[in-house]
Amino acid sequence: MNAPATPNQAMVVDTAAIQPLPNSRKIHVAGSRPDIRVPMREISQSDTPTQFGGEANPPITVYDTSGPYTDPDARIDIQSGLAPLRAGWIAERGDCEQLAGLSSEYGRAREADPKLAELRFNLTRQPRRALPGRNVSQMHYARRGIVTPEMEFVAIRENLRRREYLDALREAGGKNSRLAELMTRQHPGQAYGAALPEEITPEFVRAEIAAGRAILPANINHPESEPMIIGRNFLVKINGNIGNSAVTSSISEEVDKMTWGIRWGADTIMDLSTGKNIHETREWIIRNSPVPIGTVPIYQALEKVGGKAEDLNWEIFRDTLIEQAEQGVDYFTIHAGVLLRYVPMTAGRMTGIVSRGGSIMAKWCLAHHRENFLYTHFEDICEIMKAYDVAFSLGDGLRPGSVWDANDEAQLSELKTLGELTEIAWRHDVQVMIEGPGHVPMQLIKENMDKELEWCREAPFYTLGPLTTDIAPGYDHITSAIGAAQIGWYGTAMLCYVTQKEHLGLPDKNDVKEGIITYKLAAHAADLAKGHPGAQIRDNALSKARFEFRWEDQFNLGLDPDKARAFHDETLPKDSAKVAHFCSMCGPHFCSMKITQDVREYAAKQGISDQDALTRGMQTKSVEFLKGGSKLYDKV
Ligand code: IRN
Ligand code: FE2
Repeated sequence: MNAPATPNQAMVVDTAAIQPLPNSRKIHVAGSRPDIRVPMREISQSDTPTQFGGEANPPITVYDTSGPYTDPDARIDIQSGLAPLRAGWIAERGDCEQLAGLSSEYGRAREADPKLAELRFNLTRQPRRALPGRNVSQMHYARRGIVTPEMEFVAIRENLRRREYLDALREAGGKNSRLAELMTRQHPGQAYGAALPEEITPEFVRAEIAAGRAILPANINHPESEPMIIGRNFLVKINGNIGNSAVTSSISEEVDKMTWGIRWGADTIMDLSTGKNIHETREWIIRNSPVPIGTVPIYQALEKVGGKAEDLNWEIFRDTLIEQAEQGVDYFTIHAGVLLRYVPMTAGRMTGIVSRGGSIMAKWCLAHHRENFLYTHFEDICEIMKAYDVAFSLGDGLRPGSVWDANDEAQLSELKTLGELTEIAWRHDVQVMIEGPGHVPMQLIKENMDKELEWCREAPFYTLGPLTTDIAPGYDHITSAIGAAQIGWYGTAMLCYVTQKEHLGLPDKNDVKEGIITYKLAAHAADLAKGHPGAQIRDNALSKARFEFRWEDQFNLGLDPDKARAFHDETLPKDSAKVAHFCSMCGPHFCSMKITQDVREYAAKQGISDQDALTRGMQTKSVEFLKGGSKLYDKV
């Protein structure tokens, strides 16, 4: 689709993306000052009596990335962007200045281009930059012992009102304390050296950022963002990639994909646009995004030189960095570890260099037979990063593109270099995360995490999957979620989603949703396995709803209530089925959960133990089973 004729008509937010999820309401948890209001989603449950004798099921609080879009009280107007939630916090620090206009050459030229007038963002806003000699990074504050409002915000956000939930359970349970005990039970995890505290405090957040173990991506030019944190002692996060290419997609479609992606749980969004109107697309996305936005600036730099990698140079790249930093991009993928001497190491690979940014830089290095200018200018880049608080996402330009190439010399050499660059960035108090693979068979995954922690001094790892096999085009959200769950468990802080269109085409909105949900479940499985305090609360609530045949609650507590309900209703669409003690999978006579409940009731009536009842019940059921035609269904 071409650019909309009048943005006012075409740029309306997709209405599906602004519907609150079923039985959910947006709540705001207050911090130490009135302007710290941390959004969360509260899922309420039915008050159907429970197996424990009449107690209510208190609401469950879950992490909410959807911003004001799912808040019926918020005014959404994508023509003017979201409210600048952090503007006051940024200004009160007194270490930055408002510029009169854009300072990148390219930005100025764009601003003056009459052809783009109708696409230009209506909101006139001047970019901010650190005052000369100042550093506005969250890491800089953290290292000076300052707990910023952003840090307090994420501390509240990560705790998910666990204590309040426990209190509500105790109250609901009344004299029966078994409910609270049961619902907050959790398996001990194996955290592989991570140190997950029982309760996240603002001071803990500060210390993790100061140590470089976590980043809080928050460009001062993206005041609309709701602070979040990426680090292995916090909830595992997921990133969703969007972006047009030269062949397909428009600005409004990309804004729609962003709002759609965060509705389902994307913690950050990367705009990987390479097509036309790249600056404007990004502007619309950032002004309307409550989550941090990442980009790969070399893509736009390449567009500026007509797609010829050899024509790139430091000046064009530098100008692109400033242009995007002034727009408010929160983190930059920078492929500074693709060194000239590593390029020949890819010659014997099955799939060569598969990173877009990596191949651009490799081509430049070979064409000039010179060292990568991102590497030679790394300290200059740090100077830009700290003037706006853009975080590094050090790119894995030499990641493997097939399971055969995993953990090879090229990949690991680059990782070591990323470790050296991390230390340089940290000398400038610039926040860093490290990008990781790619395609890795399961037995080689842990080595990636271990080496990253050692060589990159525990900087957060951010991996693309990894895909654990190459044989399933069309299903690479799954081949990669298998690897993502594992590497997340070992300590990866953020998982970059892979959609089912990977290797095949540009994802559409449905692919975005499937990808996000798939990664959300991988991230949560990792939180559970790590023993993240409270990770199991939602599982317990859902398990209990399932066991008690509270169908609506089972749907609503899930990651994708719509799909769960639709699947259920395919065979049992009637409202009465929502209270039925069976589903169509096993039918009324073979539901194991129903049988267990019968056993319990039977036990209570007879005054015998569950175990005795089970034995007797089984005998009765075996008779029923034989009568019913002894047909078994595959069931887990
Ligand atoms: C994440 C980890 N490793 C790579 N990624 C993401 O892959 C990166 O953040 C970006 O969103 C995408 C494409 O990067 P390349 O192909 O330019 O390296
Ligand atoms: Fe791939």
